[in-house]
Amino acid sequence: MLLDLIIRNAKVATAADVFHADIGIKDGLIVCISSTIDQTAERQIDAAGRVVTPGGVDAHCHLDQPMAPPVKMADDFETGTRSAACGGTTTIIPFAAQAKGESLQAAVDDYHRRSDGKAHVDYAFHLIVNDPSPNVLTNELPALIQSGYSSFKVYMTYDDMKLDDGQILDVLAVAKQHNAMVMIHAENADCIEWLTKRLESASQTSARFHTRSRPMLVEREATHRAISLAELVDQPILIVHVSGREAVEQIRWARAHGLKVFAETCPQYLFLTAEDLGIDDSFEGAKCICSPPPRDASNQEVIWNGLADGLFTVFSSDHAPFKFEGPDGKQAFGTDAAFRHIPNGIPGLETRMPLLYSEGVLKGRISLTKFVELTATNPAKTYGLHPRKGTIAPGADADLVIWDETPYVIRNDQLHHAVDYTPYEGRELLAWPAMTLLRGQVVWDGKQLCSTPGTGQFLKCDLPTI
Ligand code: DUC
Ligand code: ZN
Ligand code: ZN
Repeated sequence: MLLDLIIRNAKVATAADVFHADIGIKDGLIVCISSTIDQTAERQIDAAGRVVTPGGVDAHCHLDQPMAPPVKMADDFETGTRSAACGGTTTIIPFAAQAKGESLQAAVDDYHRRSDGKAHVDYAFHLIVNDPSPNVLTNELPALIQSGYSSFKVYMTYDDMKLDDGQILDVLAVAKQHNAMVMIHAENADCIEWLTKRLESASQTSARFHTRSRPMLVEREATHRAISLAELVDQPILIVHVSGREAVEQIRWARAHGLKVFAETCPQYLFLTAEDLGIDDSFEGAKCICSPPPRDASNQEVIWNGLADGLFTVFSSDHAPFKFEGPDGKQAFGTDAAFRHIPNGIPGLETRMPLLYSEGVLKGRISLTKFVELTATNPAKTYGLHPRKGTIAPGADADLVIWDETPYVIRNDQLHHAVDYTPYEGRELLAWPAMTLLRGQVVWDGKQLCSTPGTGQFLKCDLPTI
């Protein structure tokens, strides 16, 4: 058999081990892995001296999600996925968000329209259940789970999205019946509203006060409540974007009690602190407004420890792209807008993998196998895409990253999203992808994007296998 491509002399890293091998690729799939492949191929790439990991699976990002006007997300499926490819991510799982009163199927149809023919990397959808009506619970969710949408997110905060405890129990019960995965945004909405009003009445409304409206206590309480609701139904959950010690303690407690509680964290909780939202009343801090907010250096350590010791299941970007300048982003309500009106979210699709590889693996905080587990294998297992995605094995899609371990400085003008800033501007890294391959095709060659819109395909998710 004439192979399409052989990657020679790679230092191959999976979630299980690290070994030297050649990787043979045919028709977009890995067909053989061997210390030496005695075959020829149409093309060969010499990866001598380089680590090769599975392409990243970013299981939490928001692209082209409809927002209340005038706010608009900066990235659509074209710009968001091209930035993913250039940062080593080959599969993304953004959200198809149901609006209140809308059917879930309508939300899914809408997202297919938004993504069709645009993506540079493969993609699946989580569902955001904002309106668990009897029809959604009885008919739509079960049907969608069967047809490839096996995970859904529910919110405990945000006025237009939050569900009450009874509604969350209803969603968990449907998930249990059909073996789906439920992701929970755990922050106590009433506490946030009460604190926000108090801050507003004291005229403490600049960007930095966002962190004071969402202290760790509100995340801790909601995390514990989410765990309790899941225990009541006996249904696994995944707590998304865990920011620090207090939520981590609740998840450790749940695990110690034998509960299947998975957890996700994101780069902003390792590399940003509350100070990045400002130490004075400048609007600049709006760039780093996200929820839950970044904490402090000691909490960053807690997150690093949780990544190293298995507390965290997945490492995602929570890419939620809003421009800093202009009428539809962070400044949509002016540069003196109160923090409650500033869109929540930061960009991170492109920088997620390099940040963790450089600061985690190359600085000795996590092993290479743990990096692969967190960024590719576990997200693929959690959301029913494994073993097609998230691993380097015969039969898997040939989604690969070849790493260049030379210094790299993050500059927004070198990134490929449509956002006009990165919170990591000027940060010095020790590595960046030298090459990203999607199903055997080079989509990033270390200098430029090599794919076209539509290269990425929609993926149906099976049930979780974690
Ligand atoms: N928080 C979310 O829950 N979603 C998007 C962005 C953010 O900051
Ligand atoms: Zn969230
Ligand atoms: Zn999110």
